[in-house]
Amino acid sequence: MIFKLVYGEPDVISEAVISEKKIVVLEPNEKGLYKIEGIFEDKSLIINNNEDEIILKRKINGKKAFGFGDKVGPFNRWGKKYVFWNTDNFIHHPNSDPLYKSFPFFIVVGDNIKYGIFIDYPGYLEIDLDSYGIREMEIKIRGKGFVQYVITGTKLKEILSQYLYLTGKNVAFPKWAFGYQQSRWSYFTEKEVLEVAKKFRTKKIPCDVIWLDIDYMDQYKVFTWDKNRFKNYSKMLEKLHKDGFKVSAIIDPGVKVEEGYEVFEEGKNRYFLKDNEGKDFEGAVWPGRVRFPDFKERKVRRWWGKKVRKMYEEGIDGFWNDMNEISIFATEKDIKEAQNLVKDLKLEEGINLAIKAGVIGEIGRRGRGEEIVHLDGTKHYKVKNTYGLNMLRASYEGLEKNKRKLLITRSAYSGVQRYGGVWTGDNHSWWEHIYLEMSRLMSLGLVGVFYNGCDVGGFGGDVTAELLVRFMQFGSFIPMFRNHSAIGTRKQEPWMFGRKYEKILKQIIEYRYKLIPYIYTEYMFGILKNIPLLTPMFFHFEKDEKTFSIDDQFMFGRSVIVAPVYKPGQESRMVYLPKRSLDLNKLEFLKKGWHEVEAPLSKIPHFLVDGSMLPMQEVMSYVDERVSDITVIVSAYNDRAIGYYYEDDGQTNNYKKGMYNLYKIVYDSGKVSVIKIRENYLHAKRTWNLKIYTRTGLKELQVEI
Ligand code: MIG
Repeated sequence: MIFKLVYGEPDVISEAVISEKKIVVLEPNEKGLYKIEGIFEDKSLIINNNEDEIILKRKINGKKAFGFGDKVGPFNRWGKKYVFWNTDNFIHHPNSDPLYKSFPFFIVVGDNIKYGIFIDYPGYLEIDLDSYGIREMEIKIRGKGFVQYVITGTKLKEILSQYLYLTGKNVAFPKWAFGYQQSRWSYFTEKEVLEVAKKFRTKKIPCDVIWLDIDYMDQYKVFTWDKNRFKNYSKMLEKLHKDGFKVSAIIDPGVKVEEGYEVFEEGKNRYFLKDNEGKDFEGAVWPGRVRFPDFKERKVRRWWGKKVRKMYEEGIDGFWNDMNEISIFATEKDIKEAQNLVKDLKLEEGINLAIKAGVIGEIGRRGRGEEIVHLDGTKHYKVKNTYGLNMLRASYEGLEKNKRKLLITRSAYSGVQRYGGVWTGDNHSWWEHIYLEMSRLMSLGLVGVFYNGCDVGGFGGDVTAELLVRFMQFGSFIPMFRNHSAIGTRKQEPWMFGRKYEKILKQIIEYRYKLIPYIYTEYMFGILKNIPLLTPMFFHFEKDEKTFSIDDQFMFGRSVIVAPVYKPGQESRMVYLPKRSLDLNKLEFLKKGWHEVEAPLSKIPHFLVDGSMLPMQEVMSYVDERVSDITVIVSAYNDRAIGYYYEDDGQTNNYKKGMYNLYKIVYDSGKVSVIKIRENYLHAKRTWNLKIYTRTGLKELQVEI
């Protein structure tokens, strides 16, 4: 059940919610307050029209809440205050908040109750989840009103599914988006790009996607190519495609102010955000002085979409939407302020010097809300959090409808899953960040963003050989497996650390490719049924209380439990299994409960839940290279198991018309049967080798499917 509760008088339109059918609209009492029996009771609502502020206090019980997307901090969100105000916050300390995205959706898990709360407000928002420990939740906005949806259900899957009913289903990514991806800020020339690509092929390390960061552009001008360093970019793209690579390029919203530059000329006084005087708003980003498209407007999205489409037609397969919080290094006003402040600086000012020194730069809280106005007159501070969503939407709308796309964005708001996926921004090559990214990616799944990833290996800082191995092991079990690192840091391509490590890293990537049939099946099954590919343990084992306190293990698909090593020098770790499972390193059964599991450098602990199957294929240079036979690891302690296999063209949206095959494979006491749930796609017959692990030993069977 979804309840809608309105507070104050909302004056901005939600871009998150796409369907309000089947929703129960509740009526407030005369004070504008609500009570939902057994869930919460509002205590007070202060509407301060002068200040454009609303504060709601309510009584709420609980100890556990999950969600909010890739915010940092504990996986269990209870007991902390969060700020939603999309910000380029590039060092992820335990307390870094706000960050790039806003997903004001969380699921409360109580003793006998579970429910979701979605506070739909795209401007400045604070949610305090009982940080004082007095059973009080506080919601604060800068604006005239907000909407709240309360989603009840008996199971987590049901709650998430309803949230996706409200905000839209996930768009499906192409199959190749599950291959390994190599990035770096930057590969500076076409020669360097081709060399990196060639290394993958000559070293026989699988790779599907090469990424181009800002330096492919001419002076960081969006939709241009540097004429010297990428002189023959068409040829480069052709060559890469021929060798089985896809290419993904970064695009930034800031359009350089430069006479004669097409994008600027077309956009000026027409498509850009305004300042308070009605002139195009200007700020400084990579290209220097820039203006920002108002993606909230359909005509602007259409204009931008055409440019994206052109690049796509030139051979760019994916788009990486960066800096769209909006990240602005400085404005004219900042410079003036800074100049005034430093004019008469004296050491006598002591502490004030330090405070003043922080004037320039977009480190968050200060804003860029007040000074910007949208083309329809909306103050930017009321809709700031949807800027990134709408930028991604522009690319989505500009590209061919029936083709799947690789579109990711750094800044986002609830509903972004309708257009693409996300990555978690600028993490670091720190051990702590393997641990942190686990909870960030699990939490992204819980807010309905199924295609997600982090910079594998770490973006900032110098990675070490051991850390890279452990990061890559973790990265090989997340939806988007992309290695990316920052300019000025140590390079971290798989061959950068000598032979021993290259061999281990190659094996990690190869194993990812073997898992593609399983990964793709689970991903597409999830797309159809609203189940995230990467989830917390509790998502599939919610009857087991213990799973709710586990934040350093997760599930990849419905059947594989992953327990990464995230401390240096660690060669074993504790793992909790909510059900008997097959240790996929040792091929031995472990029963339900806690285990200390060995994890030498080349191994990541991972397990196949008993009663399920893991379809695997041969290693390939890239995902679509060829059709391979399938080997299925069957975890059948009691001689019984069920598995699934999904296939389709991997490239179009024809699956929506039912053009796919979904097989259910049932193994029982020496016999296999294949149930065709759907067979509506050209199917290449292949041999399936079943390796069935039972309590009495290994059995092998072959079937043709
Ligand atoms: O201010 O394009 O998060 O992935 O490599 C930094 C350069 C801009 C931030 C992105 C990062 C990217 C980098 N960008």
